[in-house]
Amino acid sequence: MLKVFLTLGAIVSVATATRFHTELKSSSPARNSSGPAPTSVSLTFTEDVKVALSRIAILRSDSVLVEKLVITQKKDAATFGGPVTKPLAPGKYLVSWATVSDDGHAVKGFIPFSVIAVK
Ligand SMILES: [Cu+2]
Repeated sequence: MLKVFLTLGAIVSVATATRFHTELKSSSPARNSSGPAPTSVSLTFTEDVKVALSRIAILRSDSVLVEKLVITQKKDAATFGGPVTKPLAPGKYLVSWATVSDDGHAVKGFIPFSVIAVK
């Protein structure tokens, strides 16, 4: 019985943590998208974030760093991004991002995307 309570407690705390933190709402490039090499990355969150404490990097799919982006706030305090200056050869990449929501909680994640050759 104790085990059941512990399991339920774990589920409830995960749900609570998720509900009160900002989440990535949309991104460019989009998750699992394929296309020509992006010239910029833009991330939009479900609530305002602290851009000064945020970072974006592009990694190869084997986690080797390609570029850390110089980021700026975009149209509102829930969106930030920056230009990609390194050429991205066709292949699989990750956008690695980290930010801090308005309530002070750190959140981070990865967005896989593919660059395909354009004729
Ligand atoms: Cu939070």
